[in-house]
Amino acid sequence: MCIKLGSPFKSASWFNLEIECDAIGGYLPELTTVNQNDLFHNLLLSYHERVGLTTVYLGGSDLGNENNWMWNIHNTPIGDDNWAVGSPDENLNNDKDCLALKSNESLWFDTSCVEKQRKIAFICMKASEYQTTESTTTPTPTTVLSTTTPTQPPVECALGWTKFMDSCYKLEKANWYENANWYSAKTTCERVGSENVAAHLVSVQTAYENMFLAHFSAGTGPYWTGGYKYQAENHEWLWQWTDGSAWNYTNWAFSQPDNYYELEYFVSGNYETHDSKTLDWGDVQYTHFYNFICEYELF
Ligand SMILES: [Ca+2]
Ligand SMILES: [Ca+2]
Ligand SMILES: [Ca+2]
Ligand SMILES: [Ca+2]
Repeated sequence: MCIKLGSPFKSASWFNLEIECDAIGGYLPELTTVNQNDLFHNLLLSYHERVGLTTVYLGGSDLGNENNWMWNIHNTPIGDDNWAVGSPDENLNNDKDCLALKSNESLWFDTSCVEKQRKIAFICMKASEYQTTESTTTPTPTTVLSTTTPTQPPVECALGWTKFMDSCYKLEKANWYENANWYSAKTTCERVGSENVAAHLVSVQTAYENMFLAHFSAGTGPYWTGGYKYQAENHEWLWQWTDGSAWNYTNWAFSQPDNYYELEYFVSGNYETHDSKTLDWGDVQYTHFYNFICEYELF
């Protein structure tokens, strides 16, 4: 294990840090053994002495799977031993889905993944032989997106739906009895909404939403999104979402979209290539047999 220590961020969300670690080929620290835990705490003590009190984000979450805490990269369950008293929040659809600790304490607490918090340690891990490197550059936190504040208190997500920020999500497994191409996935999402709820194939507006979806669908393979391409009046091909929301965020995989054989009009998440992360998208033909994610907005 190799650890990167940088100067603390003035403010950052857990998602911000996940992006920062990813950008340097690492990940948020995962303490999967007692030994690692001890090593990490010794290191944290010296970091704390040098930079003062910080919040430290760890690479664990129950994002998308409430009360099922996992280490994200190792994909192993997080034990019960290290939680501070009162953590984690076990309410259904709570917003404390990411793991953190204070640099002067050894116990973990659950916190929001999207809210920016003050004074965040810049600590990432890399899989390789153990060494400590000191960074001399001052990182600037990536401002991904601001969180929106609902004007009214949000209603709860229906049973079986998972809440993230102001939307509810459901992962539907491809089903051999029904066609599971993009069109049937779209129709199914529109059908699963109730009379008050207009559900649709998921539209991905922000990096946060995309990261949530990656956690939510982890290990289940590619999924259909509501992204598709249509020809405008000037004959230009444009991408859009089935729910009509603005197309202003994308996360295409390397070399995508490539419109392979000129047959690829639909956007899949968790697009699989060996050199890309599972967060990435690809343009694909509508005929794929994929799981799909339905979404509806709370209001
Ligand atoms: Ca949650
Ligand atoms: Ca939670
Ligand atoms: Ca959305
Ligand atoms: Ca493609």
